[in-house]
Amino acid sequence: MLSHVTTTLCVLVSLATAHFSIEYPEMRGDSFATGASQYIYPCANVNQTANTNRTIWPLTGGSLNLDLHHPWTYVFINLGLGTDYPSLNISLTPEFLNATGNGTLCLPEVKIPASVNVKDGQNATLQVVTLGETGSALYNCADITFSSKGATLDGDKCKTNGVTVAAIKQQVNGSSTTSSPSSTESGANPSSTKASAAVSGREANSMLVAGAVAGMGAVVVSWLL
Ligand SMILES: [Cu+2]
Repeated sequence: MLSHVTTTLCVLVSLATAHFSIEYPEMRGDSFATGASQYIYPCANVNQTANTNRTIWPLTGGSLNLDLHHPWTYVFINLGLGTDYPSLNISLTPEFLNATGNGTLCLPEVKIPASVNVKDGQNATLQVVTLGETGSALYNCADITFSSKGATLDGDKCKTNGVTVAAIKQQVNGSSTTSSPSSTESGANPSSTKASAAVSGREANSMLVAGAVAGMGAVVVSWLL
């Protein structure tokens, strides 16, 4: 029933602009166009071409502005280094986000992990994954070029409206760990994290931590789990 309701919601919403979109950096292309589908991994079946839009991003990380259309969603952000269809194997959200409400969610600075060596002029792809209660994920990508000339968005161009966001924290014996929150969680309210979400977050985080580079504390925690 829930999935039916969700599907109906998606269909209704899709009459306007369904699912979600990346407002900044510019999306690779129109994932609402014929032949594209946000259900298709990794980038909604939007192909890269020589004319692919690329936005300059700071070497240490940049702004990400999402337009979310579902009542709530989990948000994961991944990075792939390279020009053509890089593997999106670097997690930028070791603590993924629980976003509630539809509207804009602007993250002023999504940080590149310190251990990831990003070079001036290097091309890369950002993949944003959103996940709802049915477990089916939605994908959109934005292609970027890292540049020492890149800058994060000014505050007036990076506003969150209608969406509240909390990071999904790892838990040990029912209490939150002290793993440092990423910079993507301004306005996060850990106390609103639900226990059930934290459990699935723990499992997902173990995988994310393995593939990505999180703080040593998080690594130790994932071993303990
Ligand atoms: Cu939808």
